[in-house]
Amino acid sequence: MTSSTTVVTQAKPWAANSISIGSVQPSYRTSENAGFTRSSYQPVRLLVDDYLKLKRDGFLKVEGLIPQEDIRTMSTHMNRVIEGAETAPGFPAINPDMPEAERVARFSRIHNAHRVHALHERFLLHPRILDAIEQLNGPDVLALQSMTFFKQPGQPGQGYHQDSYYIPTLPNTLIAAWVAISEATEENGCLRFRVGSQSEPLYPQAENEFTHESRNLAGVFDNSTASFEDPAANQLAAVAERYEEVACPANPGDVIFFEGNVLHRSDPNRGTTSRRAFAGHYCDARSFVPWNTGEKWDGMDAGRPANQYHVLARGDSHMAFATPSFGTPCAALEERVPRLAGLQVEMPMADAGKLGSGPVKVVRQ
Ligand SMILES: O=C(O)CCC(=O)C(=O)O
Repeated sequence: MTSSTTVVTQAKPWAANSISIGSVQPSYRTSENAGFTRSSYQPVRLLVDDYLKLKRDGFLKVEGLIPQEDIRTMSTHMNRVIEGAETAPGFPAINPDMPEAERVARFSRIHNAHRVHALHERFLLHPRILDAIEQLNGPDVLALQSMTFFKQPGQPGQGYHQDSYYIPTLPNTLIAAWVAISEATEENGCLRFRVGSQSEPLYPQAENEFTHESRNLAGVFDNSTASFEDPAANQLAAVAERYEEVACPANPGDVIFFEGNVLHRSDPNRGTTSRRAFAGHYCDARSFVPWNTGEKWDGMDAGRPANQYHVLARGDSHMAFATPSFGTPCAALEERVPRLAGLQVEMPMADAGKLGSGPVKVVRQ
């Protein structure tokens, strides 16, 4: 497909009733999540086969990763938000006397509630998700975005897209963790992936200058129809056709990890109950992140990154990072030992006459 592809514009139904907390910059800081420690959870140990599955297919479902108690807490919280019993800055105003249908219709998804609500921060920095991300994507983890999906009966799905289109990281190290809060089925609009499509280049927005990894490849087109549900209008549908599509149903507590370039989509909810999910997006904390919730940030026009708005979840970074607003234990709050401290790397090249013949020796002094 080339840039001459006919581009049909359509409304963005998946964005209806989508709430973004982007412009809310709460100044408060609490430590109410301080007890939510790593040691309260069983550590996660994935297998090499899990890693290979993610690299080969572009996605990996890990069953039962999140304890049911945590899932119930999030589900109850979501009920209370719809009832108007609980709120946070940026959430829609709900009068508990409103007819139920009107209240329910106000919620399809909330972006970045972790910046304004302690429970969402806890989920974004959940130790069992972070254990897995470290093993799948490297030890230095920056937590970038949270999304809370209500997906009520009748609400739309989201057409083919690549998440790195929306959240650029340089180099591109984006990975998502999608947690099923309710059962996700084909009927109520579970995720669907094109197997192996994570190896596709990114098909960028014309105005996005941060996609130099692939922009100059012949065959990469400027993409203005990402997420359009109608395949006839979505430029990525022709790319998706090169790969087999699989539905990825999930039970509450299952987590689906997927890479930034994998083509995926979901159908509308054609069932009778809500399909609820919480999704976190992460990258290697050493990537340059020119993105802050889709909003402008200080230094953007001068070409400076937005890493300082995102919480260092695990490991370390030479880039700036934020600390959590609600004190959820994570690397940003820990003392970090520089990983190279005391290491001396002896290269075989230094050993005249034996170029390349010996192993690299690493000794701690
Ligand atoms: O949950 C959905 O229906 C769509 C989610 C999605 O595509 C994403 O998080 O990138």
